[in-house]
Amino acid sequence: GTARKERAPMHGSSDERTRTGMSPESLKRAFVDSMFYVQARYWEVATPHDLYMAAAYTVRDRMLERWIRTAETYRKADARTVCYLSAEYLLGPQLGNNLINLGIVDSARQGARDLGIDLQEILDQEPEPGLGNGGLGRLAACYLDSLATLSIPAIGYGIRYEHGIFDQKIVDGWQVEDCDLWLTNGNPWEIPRPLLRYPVRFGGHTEPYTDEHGRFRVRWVPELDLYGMAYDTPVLGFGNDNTNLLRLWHATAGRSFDLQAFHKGDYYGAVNAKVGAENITKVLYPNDEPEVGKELRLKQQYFFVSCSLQDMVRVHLQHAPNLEGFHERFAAQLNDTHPSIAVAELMRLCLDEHGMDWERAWEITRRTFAYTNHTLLPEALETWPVELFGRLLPRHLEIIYEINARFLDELRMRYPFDPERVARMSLIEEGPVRRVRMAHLATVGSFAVNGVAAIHSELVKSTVLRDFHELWPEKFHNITNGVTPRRFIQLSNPDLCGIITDLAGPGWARDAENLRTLEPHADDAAFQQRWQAMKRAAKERLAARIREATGAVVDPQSLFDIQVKRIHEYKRQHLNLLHIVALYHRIKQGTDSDPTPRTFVFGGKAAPGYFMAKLIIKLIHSVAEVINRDPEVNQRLRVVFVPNFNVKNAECIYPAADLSEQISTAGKEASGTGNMKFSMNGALTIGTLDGANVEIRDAVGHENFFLFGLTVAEVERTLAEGYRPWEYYRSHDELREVIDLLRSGLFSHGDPDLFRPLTDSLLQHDPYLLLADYPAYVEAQARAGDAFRDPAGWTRMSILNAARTGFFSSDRAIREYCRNIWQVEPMPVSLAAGNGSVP
Ligand code: CR6
Repeated sequence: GTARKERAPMHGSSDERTRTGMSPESLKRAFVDSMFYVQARYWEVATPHDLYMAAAYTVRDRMLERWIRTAETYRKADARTVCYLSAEYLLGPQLGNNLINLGIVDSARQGARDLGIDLQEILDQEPEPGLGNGGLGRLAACYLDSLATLSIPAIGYGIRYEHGIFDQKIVDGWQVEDCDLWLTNGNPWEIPRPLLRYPVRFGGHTEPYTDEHGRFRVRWVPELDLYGMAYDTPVLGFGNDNTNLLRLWHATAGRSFDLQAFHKGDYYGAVNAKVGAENITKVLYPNDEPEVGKELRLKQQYFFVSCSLQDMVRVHLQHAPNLEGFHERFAAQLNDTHPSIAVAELMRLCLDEHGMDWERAWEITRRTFAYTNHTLLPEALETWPVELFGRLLPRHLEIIYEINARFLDELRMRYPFDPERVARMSLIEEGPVRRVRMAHLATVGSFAVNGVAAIHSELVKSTVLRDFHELWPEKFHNITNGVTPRRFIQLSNPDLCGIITDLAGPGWARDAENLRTLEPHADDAAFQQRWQAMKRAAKERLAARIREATGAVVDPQSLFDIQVKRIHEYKRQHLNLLHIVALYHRIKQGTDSDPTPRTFVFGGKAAPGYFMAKLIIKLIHSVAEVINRDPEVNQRLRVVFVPNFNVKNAECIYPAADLSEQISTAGKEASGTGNMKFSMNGALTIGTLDGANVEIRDAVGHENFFLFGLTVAEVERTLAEGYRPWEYYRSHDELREVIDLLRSGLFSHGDPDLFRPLTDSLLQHDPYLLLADYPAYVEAQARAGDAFRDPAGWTRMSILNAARTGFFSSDRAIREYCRNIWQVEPMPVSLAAGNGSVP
């Protein structure tokens, strides 16, 4: 073999095209080379991990020409660029997805087979890049995929956490968190950019001075500085040649303060400071919704925002003499309030570093940012104590005060007799502890604000941001979330992919509306058979996975009733459990009227400090233990908990579902995105009128959706009238019996206290109205059970679900962002056009 080094410079030549060729033959050759020259291994000693690394580098090589050509095209065209600022990207495994987007799955499989390797085994080796908690992080990953696929110039900016979301182990039915080690064996997809570093400062104080034009200015004298170094990951489009950039920042100690400490002779002090700096990107905060005011978390947010904005400024100044026009080059999306400190940071850059006056800086800032709200839960709305904020970011606090002073003056002019409104809208919450309201900062500092599902966007306007909506109605939008059909159909459900491609042709994966071609076949017996075989195979795969992970045996013939998502009281996994216990109770009593055999599958992580969520996980295991070992019951019911729900496991779970549980209290789930993935894969939904469920039900047809529960208005009314869950318990016999069983010790080896915190919460407060919704839920479950006993009727509904959910493709969502918010146009990249221009 010739060294790769020797051959690499011949980029663009015909040799090169052979080398970067996509045929099984050239893939194979490159793979073998990569094993030798990158892994430094030979066949006999190569581990499965070596095989994976060699495959990953082989594929990455094939991405680079597109990537470089894309950068070149965007740069030459001076293209308007979307910058997605997100503290989380839940990418999931890259290899399979990149094979799909390069269009070389078959070649790769063939090449591997020739070498006597099973491609699937290689794919299984990849650790999960779990740099996110749940929906919000996965949404960011889907949006990167769609941005590239739609040829939109875009950069994803975020944090390269050394440890992503924890690994969930189950010990005696309890969740135990284990450190995620996704980087320990190396990450072949990222390209470190040691020279692309920016200083980030913290602490210290500010001081006024007069500049050379005699103007009043402020200087920040920080106490601590460190550096953010870029790690770049290419993001392939599907069915085009565009390859965008995901740039994640890693914190390292700044050389300057290293030296200071060294010069003082404080060797250990210097090393300690370095360790402290690197802590910033050590670990992802594992809380899904509620956020505690942790200093390190604010540091993370400012750290990645500052690096990203400095990077954007650098790019802008390659084309322009100053920051004028910055907002024309970039549209920056704030993915929730996590990056909203960007509003103050861009002001600081304009004012302090680029000498701009306030009015101009504010104009540019407001026209750069747009803000997506992802939650209405009051405990999840980010605020930071002014004291903490001022200690870490004194200059930013000053700027926020100034933004606020000017904003409040405007408000007083507009609402001279309404000081309460002015106080409500302030960026600062007054009280014993004064706090900065990040959602207000994001709203005031942005040109657009959007919610993530139709109902959620309406609630944003009528609740958390009501005053702002009254002030600026035109600023508010809805963009219903979407998910990528590449990962969540093509990659995870190859049989479904085959069915669709046979009917609709290969174009459907770029135009999910083409899924409608399935619709006329919904009643066709032969087609139904193929559909059932597809479902059956997916259920068998999941059954095998469950057996491997938990030892439990489940029957693929049974109704797979699945709830996978973060564990949260508002998502109501325990409502699902109440129903399961009711079924158990009926079987034991001999009063059962629903003979449909069911397998209940749960999965999801609980925030490590969220006691009730962890108790719910324990309860799932406890109920499972009692049901699964009871021969009188376990022919009809099985309950399993799939540990460590993540993207990798999810890909195996969604295709196998018959019934998708989307049962949050109305008004609490902003959108949900798992609901879309299930439905696209032919699961029927049992759900409330919450989040995107509302639109899914409208899309698939009301008759193909099991609706139950209070509406948002009914929830509000019930609570306003003084909700007394105890009365539901008293008046509903089965509900009472079920809750009494939980309190009896039956599920806790005789300990009646174990689940007390849960049952007490339900009986005393029940803030998420499980008891109020219980009768309707159980009734809807009975309808679902009945429907499942009619295979033709069920299959028809399943097909119609998949056929009618094209709207929920993230491509549609990104098109809406482009048109309605970002005002950005596609910029297709052609590999042929730039050929040979790389020296
Ligand atoms: N937890 C919402 O709760 C939504 C996603 C993405 C969430 C969920 O309903 O689908 O965002 N919110 O928009 C936050 O993370 C704050 C989530 O994932």
